Amino acid sequence: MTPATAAADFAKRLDQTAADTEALLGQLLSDALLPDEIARPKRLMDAMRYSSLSGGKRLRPFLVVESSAVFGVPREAALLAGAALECIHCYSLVHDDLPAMDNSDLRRGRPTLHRKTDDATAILAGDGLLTLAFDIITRDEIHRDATVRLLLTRALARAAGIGGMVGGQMLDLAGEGRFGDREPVDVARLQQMKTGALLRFACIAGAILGKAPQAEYQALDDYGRALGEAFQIADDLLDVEGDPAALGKPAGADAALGKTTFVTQLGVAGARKRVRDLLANADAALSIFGDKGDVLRAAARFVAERKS
Ligand code: GRG
Repeated sequence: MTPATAAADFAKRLDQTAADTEALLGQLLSDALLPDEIARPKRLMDAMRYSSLSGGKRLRPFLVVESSAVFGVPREAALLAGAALECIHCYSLVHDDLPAMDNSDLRRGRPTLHRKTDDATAILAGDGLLTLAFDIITRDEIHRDATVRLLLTRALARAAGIGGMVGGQMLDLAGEGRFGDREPVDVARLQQMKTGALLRFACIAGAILGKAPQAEYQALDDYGRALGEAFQIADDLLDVEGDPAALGKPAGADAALGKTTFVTQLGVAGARKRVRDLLANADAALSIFGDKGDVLRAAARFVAERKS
């Protein structure tokens, strides 16, 4: 495949997965009760739908679907696992936007959920999305082997929790000086937890669902780590030089908070060079898959060069 064909194929596949994920989330967040549920309060459901439907690149579900495709995992199962992961991603954005965290007014070009509603509703909508993710990821349709479902669920919990995203957020706030003096920040480790862990999970999810041999699991793990860091550096670069219209939120938030980022540590040129090195690492990791790794190779490029 030429690079241009791979890029076009990538764009089509990303759009298709975004549409499929949107439709699936719409079903999962319908008003219909699941067994053992007593009621789905309208205000809660409206808030969960507001923050999870109509927007977002759906990059994490895409990576779950494409890492799964490498092993021939049924698309429907991968989409369901991707929807669970997207629920966690959307919850993190809702909570991150709250006054007690980043206090943001805009997200994906619209008022943030707590601005649209109120803080309590936004907290509960985030809690609802986090909990729903674990309802979804344990469903029988994910995999007929309960051990595979358990491994996937545990991996998701570790990516989202103390040693992953939540822990990374805590380190981030401490580095901003929220709890007293600014604590020293190891940017690479912080971001590996805060942003990288969910992206890495998306990449190893296919290997878990496909019961991949260790070498192939490790290849996706290495690829996921490189992609996660490239994603965050791109995010830091966008905060310095991005277009607010494309971003759907103002740029310059990191500088306003005096945050230590890859750009403050490496400078713009150094950050760009690091992204190039990470893309080379991602390509090298995928070499074990031959042509079957083409879409994931294109995904790493997309992540590094994105404008939003
Ligand atoms: C509050 C528990 C808790 C965690 C928050 C990941 C995180 C931790 C907060 C997200 C805040 C943020 C803007 C981080 C920068 C990287 C990032 C996750 C950007 C948004 O992800 P995209 O670009 O968003 O995939 P879309 O809108 O496309 O889904």
